[in-house]
Amino acid sequence: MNSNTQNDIPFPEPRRSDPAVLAADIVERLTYRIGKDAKAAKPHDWLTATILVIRDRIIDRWMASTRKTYESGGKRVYYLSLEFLIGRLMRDAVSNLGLMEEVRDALASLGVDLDIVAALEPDAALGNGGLGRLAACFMESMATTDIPAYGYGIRYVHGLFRQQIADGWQVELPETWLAHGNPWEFERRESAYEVGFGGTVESALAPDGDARYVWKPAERVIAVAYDTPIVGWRGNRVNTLRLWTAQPIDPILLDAFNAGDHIGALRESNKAESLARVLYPADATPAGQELRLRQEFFFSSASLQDILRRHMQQYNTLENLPDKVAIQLNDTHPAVSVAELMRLLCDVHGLDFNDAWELTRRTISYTNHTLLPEALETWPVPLFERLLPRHMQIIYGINAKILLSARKEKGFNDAQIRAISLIDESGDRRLRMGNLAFIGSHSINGVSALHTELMKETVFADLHKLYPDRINNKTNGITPRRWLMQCNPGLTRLLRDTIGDDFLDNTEALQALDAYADDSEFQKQFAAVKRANKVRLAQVIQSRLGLKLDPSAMFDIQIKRIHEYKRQLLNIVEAVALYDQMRSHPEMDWVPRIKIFAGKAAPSYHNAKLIIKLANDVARVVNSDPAVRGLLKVVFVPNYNVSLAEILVPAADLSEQISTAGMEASGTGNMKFGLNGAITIGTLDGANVEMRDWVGEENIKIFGMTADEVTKVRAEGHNPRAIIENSRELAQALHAIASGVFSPDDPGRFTSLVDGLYQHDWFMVAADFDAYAAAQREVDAIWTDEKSWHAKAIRNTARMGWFSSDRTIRQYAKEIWRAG
Ligand code: B1N
Repeated sequence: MNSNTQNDIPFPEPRRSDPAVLAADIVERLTYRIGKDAKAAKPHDWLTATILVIRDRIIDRWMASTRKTYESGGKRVYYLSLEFLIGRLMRDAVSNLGLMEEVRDALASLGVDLDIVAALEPDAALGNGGLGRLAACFMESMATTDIPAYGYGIRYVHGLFRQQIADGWQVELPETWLAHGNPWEFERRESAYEVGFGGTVESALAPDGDARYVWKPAERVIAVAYDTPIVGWRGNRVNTLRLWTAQPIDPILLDAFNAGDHIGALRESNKAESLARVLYPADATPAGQELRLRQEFFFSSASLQDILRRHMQQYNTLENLPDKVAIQLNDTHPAVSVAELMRLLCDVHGLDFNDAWELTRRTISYTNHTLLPEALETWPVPLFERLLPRHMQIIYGINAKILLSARKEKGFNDAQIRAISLIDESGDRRLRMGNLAFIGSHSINGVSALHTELMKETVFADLHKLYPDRINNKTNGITPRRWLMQCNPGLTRLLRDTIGDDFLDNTEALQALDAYADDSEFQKQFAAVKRANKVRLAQVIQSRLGLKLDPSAMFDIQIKRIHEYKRQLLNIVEAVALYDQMRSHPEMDWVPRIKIFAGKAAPSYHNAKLIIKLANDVARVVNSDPAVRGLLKVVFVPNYNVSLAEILVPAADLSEQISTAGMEASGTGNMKFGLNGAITIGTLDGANVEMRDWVGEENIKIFGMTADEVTKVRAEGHNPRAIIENSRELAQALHAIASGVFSPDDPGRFTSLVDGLYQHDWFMVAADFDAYAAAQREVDAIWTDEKSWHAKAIRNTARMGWFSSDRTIRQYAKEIWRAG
């Protein structure tokens, strides 16, 4: 019974969710929140009204989740990430609440089609690629596994740019996901914090005789929170994604305004708002710009202030901080948090340096996502010192403490000291954010078994010697809700009919499917689902590109950021070689193949943009050559994003995961394809290694050099020219590309790309070519034996369950956070 006294205000009854009630609620929102008559409502209005109704269904559970954490005194997990690549939220929320059919019926009763309305929701593209998508999968899995967690990031006004292809070239356009407003979020004006930049540090003697430091920033902005609820599977828990936006302290400088300087009066305002204006579009390379460092500090500081406020409000002491708070740094982008937490503990809360250091290290942990040397963040010391003078002092203090103990207690020599120092002194002095994150953390994890081992041997070799029990592995995962249930309803239905519903709550229960791999009746049904997904993709491509695809051909898909180490070039060169072969040997039985590419290049990455142009130039020539008889098609689908991936992934027969071994930390696209029954062709890189262990080596096509071989060849030097001249197919393909067969309007367009292969072949495109081409012909042979193909594809779905992000999150919770 609800009592109803003033002191004990009852919680409202949860809203009913049968279609009639939902329909009435939708019309109510349309009328009173949007101000539209159902007769005049546009599809967008229906979308907003529907989201508002779903959001209301979430709020009760959201508040209950918050209350539960508060009452149980449970540990809270904070995931700090400069990127959250969420995509659309509506289908996710409705499906996790178990209301898909009810919402569909409610809208149908109003004459509205759920699928049409859902497709209007813009993607929240607040991330570049794998790192940002991982953060989004983790948010969903933390809610699913009932962990009290908050994501913290920036509410970029412009997410990742929209890609257009004009005459085969990438053109970047601004992305405006907020153009129609964002019905998911709640602005929290009361959760606002000051964040400073620049200025000076003053010191004073505290009553206890210790020195106290006070940072007097020259500039200050206000961070204001926007909250989005994240619903876990079956709606069990709802967590919060809190994104910060920046506002000026003084929106208008009145002195300047009154003096007639109307533009100058807005200077502060523009400067503050630039902080949350746009996501840096570089994936796996640091931006190196001052604005980026400002963004990193801005969101780190606001998040930490918020975390400490919540903690103090509940416990009124900082002594138990590591028992009640776990802070996970998603790569080094929030690494300045180590210094900021120290500053808040020492300068604001009055702790002494050593006590603060103990709390900081026991609270923070760090995930490394890349070993590429050019990708490791460093900041010029003068820039850092100018922007964050107090933090620079603290960092020197930490450095002194660590270096001294390494020399005294561990007997480190000069070279080792140089390697672990927070300051790189080899050229212009730079602050190493990786070392800062490492030293400030009790746990440093890699994202696949191979990557974690390489971390110990390369970037963090000396720090690993100093702290041998800190590095650990947490192999990435993907949420099976978005990447199986929502994106592949046909397969989900078939799986439920075949092995029951266990896998919906425990993805590893998919193993039961193994028993059906050779069953011809099941194979037929599995193949029919795949075909329907391919037909749907073909329709999308036809409507966007006017290109007709035959769904009975092999759909061979490589979708990811365009990067030389990911080797889209290897795939394109192989396509050119295959094209040559098909024309020279028309008498042979070629397997019909459609090579599909999609992905964005960083706007300043010249070679990546040239690779996009090459894919499009090759596509134009191959697709219009009657000699190929339609047996080979090359397609570049523009504007790759989460929503497009949801259509491409279920439609793949073959998944291309062909990075230079040792360079892809994990990969997560590889997992999405495998789970949806594609066969992988790939190198022994990142999580591919563990995928091979799980699916069995007969169900995945592995080729090429190993990471160790790549390291060795790079150290000893190889002769790519000799390799190319020894491979007739490769030499011919490269000659065709370099001589302008695909670019008659500008025959020299691709010479630089091909020259790179002859001269250094850093990414081993030439070195791995023959092995790759041979592996592709073996894939063709399997395709020809239909039963064998289906059996392998089914075994991929059956054995990929371990790669659920629920498993990953449980490992973080148990081994790093000690939470949940
Ligand atoms: O993180 C993913 C991995 O699966 C990928 O293998 C890895 O390449 C990716 C700077 C990055 N590493 N580093 C970045 C992104 C943005 C940026 O500004 C670096 N992304 C990855 C998830 O673990």
